[in-house]
Amino acid sequence: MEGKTQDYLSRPVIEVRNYINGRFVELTEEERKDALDVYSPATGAVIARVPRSTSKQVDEAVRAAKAAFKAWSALSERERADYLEKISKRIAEKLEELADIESYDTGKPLNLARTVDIPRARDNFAFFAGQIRHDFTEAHSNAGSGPLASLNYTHRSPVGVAGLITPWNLPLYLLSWKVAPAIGCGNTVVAKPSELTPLTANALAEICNEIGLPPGVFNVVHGTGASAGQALVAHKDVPLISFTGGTATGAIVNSTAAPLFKKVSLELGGKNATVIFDDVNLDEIMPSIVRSAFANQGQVCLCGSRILVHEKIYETFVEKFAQAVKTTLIPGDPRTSNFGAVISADHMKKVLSYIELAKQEGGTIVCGGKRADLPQPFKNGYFIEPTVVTGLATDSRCAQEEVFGPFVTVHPFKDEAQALEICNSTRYGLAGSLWTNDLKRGHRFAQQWETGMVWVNTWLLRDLRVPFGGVKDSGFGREGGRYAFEFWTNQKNVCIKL
Ligand code: TXE
Repeated sequence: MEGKTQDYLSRPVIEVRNYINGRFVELTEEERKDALDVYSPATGAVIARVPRSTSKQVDEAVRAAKAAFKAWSALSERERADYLEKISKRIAEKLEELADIESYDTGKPLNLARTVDIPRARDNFAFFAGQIRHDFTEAHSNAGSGPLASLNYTHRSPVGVAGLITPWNLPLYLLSWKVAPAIGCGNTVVAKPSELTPLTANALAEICNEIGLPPGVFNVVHGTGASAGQALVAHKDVPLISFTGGTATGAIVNSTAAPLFKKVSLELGGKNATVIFDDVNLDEIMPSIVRSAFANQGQVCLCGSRILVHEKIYETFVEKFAQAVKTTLIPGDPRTSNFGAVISADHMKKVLSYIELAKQEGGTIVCGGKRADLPQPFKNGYFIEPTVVTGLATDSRCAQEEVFGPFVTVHPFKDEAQALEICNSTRYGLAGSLWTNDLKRGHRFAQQWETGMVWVNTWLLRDLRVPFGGVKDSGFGREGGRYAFEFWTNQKNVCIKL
């Protein structure tokens, strides 16, 4: 334990480099001086420095990706799938190392990175390898010998250079979710990872190098969103943009991309509801409810941050929920605890400001409510106690705006109609979970819920074949399974008269 704690302080600062055309680009002295600091969320110390890339580096990467496109897109699906499989295997071999880096960079519990983030990155590559091998083309035949006798088939053409912009909450998980189908479908990629968490994107570049992915197929350019991100979105030779991040940023991305007629997929913020009816066994579902509210310190776009509980069981729920949160989620060293730090000092301030706002809006803090006071070396880390608030109106700012941290509001409802009205009352529509033993009700409710994804009696049970994405201000576009092909390729119908 002591050795592990030491580890945080004794690691050298990592100099992150862009990965362009199959090589890591050395920084000039000037670029080195100008590089951005990356902080450990757990200690507040600088752990890495990333290049502050501009349109110049973005352009270099796009040119490399464009040059690689012809040969890469000409490979068979099977050949590209083989590369994806090799990447997947290499991620599996390096699972512990990657989990360690991800936890170090994000402040998330090591165990979470080890059991969720990295295995999912491995699975994303393996899954899309299979999907592309087995399910790439569709055909519709009109049999017989009449005038309509024909065979139509869908030819999927890769679109070109794909610009991928990813956030800090699930860095490798989300990057791999985009890279795997993008290159599997024959596109080449320029990725701009979050400047707050650059390390596993670099590790993925190393893996691509190790397995012999042709140069230029996968490129990584680091830097701020306003500079490198914006340059990528605006680049004339990047016809495809897949973005995951905040809704305000998504609006900027879309306003840049729309006049250039790019294909865009936006996976944005959420204010997901968790709806609990009075026919459930609270003790049985409690661990899942706690997880759905606070996984990764509440920094998962799918987390349920508004919990709606039937009034008959409301008091009992609040008591049991607060007790479970207090006793099972203990902020501490991400290496050993199950509750880590939030991503940055700024984000910590944002979450704490919502706790203050909750008090002003008349809420009661049932548990948590402040920055967690940890001993060195975590004293300056960005830890916040998991916070549960009751007594707020469902139209209060705290119950309507995305906080994206360990902050949850709980509200009673009297019947199904009212629960649905509250669910649909926000500008967001990403996901939600519903807990009931009445599956007819679950089905009915799910139909009317304005959201992209509904879980009934579970949360974050993800089958990679299903469509993933939101409605309303949570964005548009669907990724996942065969739905991914609609985005990552242009479909062309070929009709052959028989
Ligand atoms: O995300 P940003 P931030 C939500 C969450 C959070 C808020 C802001 O509520 O508090 O968003 O977080 C790049 N052109 N989510 O500011 O800015 C940026 O460099 C192109 C929900 O950290 O959206 C990074 O790589 N790119 C979300 C990526 O966008 C730009 C996960 C995301 O950063 C850019 C994260 C620009 N003009 C935050 N500006 C989810 N849906 O999971 C920034 N970027």
